[in-house]
Amino acid sequence: MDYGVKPLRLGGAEVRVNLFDLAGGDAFKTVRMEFYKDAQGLLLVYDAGDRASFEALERWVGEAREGGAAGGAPVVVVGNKAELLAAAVPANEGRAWAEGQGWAFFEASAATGEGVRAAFATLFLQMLEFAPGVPDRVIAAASASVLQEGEVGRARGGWGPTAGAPVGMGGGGRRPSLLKPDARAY
Ligand SMILES: Nc1nc2c(ncn2[C@@H]2O[C@H](COP(=O)(O)OP(=O)(O)OP(=O)(O)O)[C@@H](O)[C@H]2O)c(=O)[nH]1
Ligand SMILES: [Mg+2]
Repeated sequence: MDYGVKPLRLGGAEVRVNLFDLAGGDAFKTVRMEFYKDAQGLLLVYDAGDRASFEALERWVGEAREGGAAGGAPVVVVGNKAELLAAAVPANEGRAWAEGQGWAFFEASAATGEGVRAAFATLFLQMLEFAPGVPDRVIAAASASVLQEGEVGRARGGWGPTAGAPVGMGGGGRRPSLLKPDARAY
């Protein structure tokens, strides 16, 4: 498992994001199970060149639930290796699955950097909304600054009652949750 801290300014607030990159092997399940409960956001990454990794996402979501991941914790889905020309999983398929759950989707490439900032910016904004005690003005300012950079444009849509609204402006508590994928009905 890899761990890192990313200090950043979001909407004028100083934020420290603790990143835990969980190892996927079966042998590490007991280690992974220690981390879901306190997660304030989840980034689900599959390899666009490997269909099995896409099909495994349901299993990862199940494991996170089993591990006690918070119902309202935001989830962002990433189709990695977007620079591959012959994708085994077309981006539209990844997007459809993610949006079907009510989660934002990004194509990204760790090799070229494409899409990486946008995926993290979207997740961080949603985490700011989810975290307790963050003033609305901080969330609004963070949304505005990220939107200004054009980083969350592709995250629009698929947000149920807030579909089409800029991410971060949908109001708390209405985001589809991890535990209750149907929470969009709220
Ligand atoms: N072409 C390409 N290769 C990538 C990209 N991202 C990661 N890789 C390669 O894919 C392989 C697997 O990457 P990892 O980061 O080890 O994958 P992982 O899912 O974190 O694996 P575990 O931590 O063992 O669960 C490595 O050889 C990476 O260099 C990408 O965007 N494009
Ligand atoms: Mg890894």
